[in-house]
Amino acid sequence: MIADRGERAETAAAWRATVLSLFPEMFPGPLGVSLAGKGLDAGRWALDVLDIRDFARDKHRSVDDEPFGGGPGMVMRPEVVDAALQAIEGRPGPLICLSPRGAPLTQARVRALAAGPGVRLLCGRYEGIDERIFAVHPVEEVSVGDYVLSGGEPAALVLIDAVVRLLPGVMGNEASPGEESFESGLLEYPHYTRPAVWQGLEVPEVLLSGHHERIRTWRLERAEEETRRRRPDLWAARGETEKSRGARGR
Ligand code: 9WO
Repeated sequence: MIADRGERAETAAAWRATVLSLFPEMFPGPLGVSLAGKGLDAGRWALDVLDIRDFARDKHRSVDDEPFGGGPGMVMRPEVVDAALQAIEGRPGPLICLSPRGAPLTQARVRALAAGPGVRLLCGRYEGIDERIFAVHPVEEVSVGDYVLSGGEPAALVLIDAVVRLLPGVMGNEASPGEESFESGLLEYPHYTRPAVWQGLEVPEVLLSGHHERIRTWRLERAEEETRRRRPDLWAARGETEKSRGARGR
């Protein structure tokens, strides 16, 4: 048996994001700094970015064409995207296209992705990708919010960031981050640091008390209050989860 000091076993491959993009220089971008960047350098996760243009066949390396039916902008050509998808067929993880018409990304999905071997992300540009790609390839569409971007890349960065911070060793402490927004179905409780009085505003007395049980209760109550007030939709969904848990006897 190999000595285990709580580090990733050398035989297990690191969690891997494989990205298809027409703008590969957008990666790792913000994921190259701070704790995610250190984790990347340390090999706790891996990032492969492939330039979709490298899969263009014609001499002009064209990746787009005019939309049938007319209208503004250009559409990504199916043969080019197909060749790029074939090139990443053996790679780890589900194949996801970032799109406003996809299923909303949730912390539950992020957790599931972090528990798997990786993810393959297809980033669209222009007006979108020829629809027939989705008939030929089992691509799941995922949205990071109800707005339109100029391409899927910023959404891909969001998804990878959310996953990578859950990987063992990436955020510094080996234990999972837990106890924060969404892990419990609640928004975060308010945070305070020194000084204890700032611009005449005092830090809630309970936080200075050293009374850990009272602090825990205060934080839970404040988190519940903030969730009810700011995100009644989340609060209602959490209520449903609690009910079904209770019905199944937990
Ligand atoms: C844009 C669009 C708008 C309305 C309904 C469906 C749609 N699909 C797309 C789309 O796939 N667009 C491609 C990627 C090409 C144009 C820019 N793209 C994009 C992705 N814009 N916004 C996103 C996105 C991805 C994930 N979460 C939020 C927005």
